[in-house]
Amino acid sequence: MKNILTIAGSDPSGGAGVQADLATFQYLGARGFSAITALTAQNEDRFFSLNSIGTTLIREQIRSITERYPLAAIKIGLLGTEQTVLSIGRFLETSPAPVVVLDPVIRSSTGSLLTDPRGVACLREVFLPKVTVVTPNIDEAETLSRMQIQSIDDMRAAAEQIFRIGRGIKGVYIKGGHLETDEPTDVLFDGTSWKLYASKIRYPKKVHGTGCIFSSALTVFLAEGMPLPEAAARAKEYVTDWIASHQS
Ligand code: PXL
Repeated sequence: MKNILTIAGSDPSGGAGVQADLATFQYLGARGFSAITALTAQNEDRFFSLNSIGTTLIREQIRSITERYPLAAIKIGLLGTEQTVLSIGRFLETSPAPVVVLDPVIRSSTGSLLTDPRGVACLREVFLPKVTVVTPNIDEAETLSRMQIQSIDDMRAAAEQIFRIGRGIKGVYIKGGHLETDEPTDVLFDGTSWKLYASKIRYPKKVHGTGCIFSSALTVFLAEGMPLPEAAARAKEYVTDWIASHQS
C-alpha cells in the first residue's frame, strides 16, 4: 500500500478538500495522511468562512507524518496565504516524495476566494517549479498563465505557458469542464506531446469537489508508478464515474 499525504483545507461537508482526498485515497487502495492548511465552513450551496492555520502547526502536522512514514506521493490543494505557500515551498525543497501533485485551488465552486492574491502570485512564481504535475481548471489556468481561455486551442497555449513558468515541471493538466463545449475536454501537456481527454456526456448537475477528487486519484495512480498520460486517463475515468453516480 502506498503512503500518500494530502496538504489541503478542510471541508466539513466532505465534498472537497482533505475529506474528499482521504476518501479517494482509501477507495483506490492507498494509505492516506493529511495536514490541514485551513478550516472552512461550507456546504455544496454556500460558503460561510475560512480560517487559515498558522504555518508552524501546518509544518508540525507534516513533520509528524514524514518522520514516521515514507511517502510515495504528496497531493497539495488549498494553501490560502502567501506564508503557507512559502512554507510548503521550503518543505518541498527537501524532496519529501518522488511525486508532488498540485491542485492550485483559488476559488470554491460557489465562488469564494480561497487563496489570497499574494498567495496566488507566489504559487505562480515560486511554487510551480517545485511540483511534478499541476491540475488547474480553466479559471486557475487563466490566472497562472495570465491568458484568456475560450477554446481548446487556448487551453493548449495556456498549458504551454504554465509549463514554461513551472521550469522543470513534468506535466500540466488543464480541466476543461468550465468551457462551454459539447464534450468537456481536458488537455495534458508534458513538454513534448499533447493529449486530449474528452468526455462523451456533460452531466446536468454540477458536483462540488470534483477537482479535489480528480487530483487525488491522479496522485494515487502516479504513486503506483503509472506513466502520466495513463494515470490521467484513469483519474478522469474515476471522477467521471463519481459525477455520474452523484446526479440525483
Ligand atoms: O474544490 C476546491 C476546494 C479545495 N479545498 C477546499 C475547498 C474547495 C472548494 O470549496 O473548500 C478546502
